Amino acid sequence: MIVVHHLNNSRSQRLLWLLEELALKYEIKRYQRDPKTMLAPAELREVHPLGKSPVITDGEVTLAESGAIMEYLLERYGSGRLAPPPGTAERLRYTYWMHFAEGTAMPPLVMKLIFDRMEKGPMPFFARPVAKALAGRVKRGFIEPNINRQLDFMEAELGKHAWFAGDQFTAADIQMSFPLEAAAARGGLNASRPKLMDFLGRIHAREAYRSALERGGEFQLLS
Ligand SMILES: N[C@@H](CCC(=O)N[C@@H](CS)C(=O)NCC(=O)O)C(=O)O
Repeated sequence: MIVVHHLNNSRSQRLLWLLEELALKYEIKRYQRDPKTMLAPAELREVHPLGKSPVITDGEVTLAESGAIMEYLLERYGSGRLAPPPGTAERLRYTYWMHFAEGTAMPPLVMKLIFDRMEKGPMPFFARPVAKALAGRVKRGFIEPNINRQLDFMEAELGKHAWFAGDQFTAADIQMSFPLEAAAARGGLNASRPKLMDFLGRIHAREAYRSALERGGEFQLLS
């Protein structure tokens, strides 16, 4: 039986969604973030040494890293669903976006979260102006220009096809959902980029997306 080690408000929501799209049977083992630090509880390290979510167990297999888990599930249980055939232009775009989501899109969004917190977090009053000035410089000089360039690129790509890999919905759209949800929560994604907003609207309307939310519970990205 596939067990998803599911941390609230996290990337593991994507896996529940994939499993719902594939109509596979699975169990959820729940973990709660520490309300102050927002970190995962130490028990998750008993499943995988890094203690991050998602992790799945499936018989003898324990696997972390959302892209790797998606590939494993599709290869083992997908029967060709949600992935374009190998050797096609769609497959190459699918592979690209599968990697882009965690390899390129997420790093500046995670940095934005950290530097926003650095500005607002508790500290001695005399340190705040320094922290604010430093965080502001990094955000304006590096983080925000990168996020904006990436959002422009994604917006343009969705002007070419309905979905990231082409005209069909694939697992690459599931993988890309998290950076786009994060960008809407904290990266400045709004109605000025209508294709991306429309993408979010279309994924939210999918039955499997909604079933995953019902099973997974609360899902509100950190902002
Ligand atoms: N690239 C990894 C990232 C995993 C990751 O950072 N997960 C976050 C949740 S979205 C986590 O476990 N955070 C809690 C912590 O770091 O303690 C993936 O896609 O699986």
